[in-house]
Amino acid sequence: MGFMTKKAFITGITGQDGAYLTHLLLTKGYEVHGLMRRTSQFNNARIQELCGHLPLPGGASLEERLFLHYGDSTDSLNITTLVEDIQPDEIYNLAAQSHVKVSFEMPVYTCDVDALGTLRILEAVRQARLTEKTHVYQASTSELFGKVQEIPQTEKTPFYPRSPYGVAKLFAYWMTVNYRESYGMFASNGILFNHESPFRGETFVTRKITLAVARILNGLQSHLELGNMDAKRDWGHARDFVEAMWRILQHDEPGDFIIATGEQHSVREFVTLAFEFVGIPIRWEGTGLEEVGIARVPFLSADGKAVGFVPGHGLGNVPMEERVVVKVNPDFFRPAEVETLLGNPEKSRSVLGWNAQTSFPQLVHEMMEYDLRKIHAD
Ligand code: NAP
Ligand code: F7E
Repeated sequence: MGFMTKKAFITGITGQDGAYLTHLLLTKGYEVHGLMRRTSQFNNARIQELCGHLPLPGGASLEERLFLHYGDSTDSLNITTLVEDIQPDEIYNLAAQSHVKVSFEMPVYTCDVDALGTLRILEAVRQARLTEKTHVYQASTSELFGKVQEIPQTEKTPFYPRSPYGVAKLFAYWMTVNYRESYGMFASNGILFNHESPFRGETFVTRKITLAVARILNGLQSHLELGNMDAKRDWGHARDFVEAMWRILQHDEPGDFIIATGEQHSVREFVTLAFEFVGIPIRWEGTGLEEVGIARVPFLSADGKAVGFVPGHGLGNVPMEERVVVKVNPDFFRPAEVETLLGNPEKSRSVLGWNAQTSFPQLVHEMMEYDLRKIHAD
């Protein structure tokens, strides 16, 4: 064959990043192993859609390159056995209860998966005597900065997490550093700022917006209800960010890296751009709980069938009306909010040669395009 196939083990393979990372590693010729939870229905739709028809190096089939293993980050024995059996060159620990608001409702479970789950991975590598072989990537997060102590945030900015999710990820961050320093492991943190895509979970704000706007433009939904629209995020594309994860594990030395675009936008700006994608301006009126967004959009469909924006054809002649399309609902507020996040990606640029490729408008457009097509396909 002439080259050694590297083996990667991805926890959280069924999630947004797991699917994009699997795509990247398969195209690079890796043998990819993934940890998949047992669920009552198959949960590999993202992997299927992104990787199902991927031409692989050397003409290999997907069955020869991709292996899914049942397991759970809360099950130490399962994790240890899998790491021992697979003997991976690289582990990407992406598994997490990743929803910040949900973490306030399930703090103990969130800590079990996000904090102890990371320790289980690190300890499994040690128990399997793989500390010199296996490179470990930990999915750290800008939520570590929470109530930000400095703008923009760098690798040296002090942490101040604001949710059980953030606190659990803080434990995982330091445990990764500790295994690196104690056992000489190649264990690195990628401190990733928000990254989105058409494969983003539907309850995260960006995807909630693009799906709702696509439905409103087709008469299937009257309006969208949001929480804090003043929140600002440094939003990038998941496809670009998984490339950074891979680069972090190929670097000569382990370390901790901020991965961000260096640009921030508010939730309100995201909504405005989503409507503008189809040429519909939105007008904002009122403040606080009374704030609304008003736009001229198709009437609600009488029979629940999509009418309005047809991809490739635009809005056509459908009857339109001006109405409230965005309202504030305090149910979506959080007990403690992270108001603003902005990363300084200088280190990853200079050390890893990584740069975000997708602009903010390109990201919104790709997500809108996907969801408009999805509405008509469903
Ligand atoms: P995601 O779409 O929510 O995916 C999370 C993955 O973790 C899913 O595959 C999920 O499995 C799995 N998982 C959850 N609980 C588990 C458990 N108990 N055992 C095993 N697997 C479990 O998240 P993502 O956006 O891809 O993010 C990937 C990682 O990066 C997460 O650790 C997240 O916290 C972190 N992160 C994300 C961002 C971002 O903006 N996306 C930024 C910084 C860091 P199911 O499919 O079965 O639910
Ligand atoms: O919220 C505000 C909300 O849930 C973004 C995870 O991937 O990124 C993600 O965490 C902002 C917040 O993401 C709604 O209050 C307003 O200020 O999309 P989100 P997140 O909390 O930033 C980090 C980096 C991670 O690590 C996490 O795993 O939007 N917001 N209205 C809303 N948010 C939601 N979900 N729903 C709303 O209706």
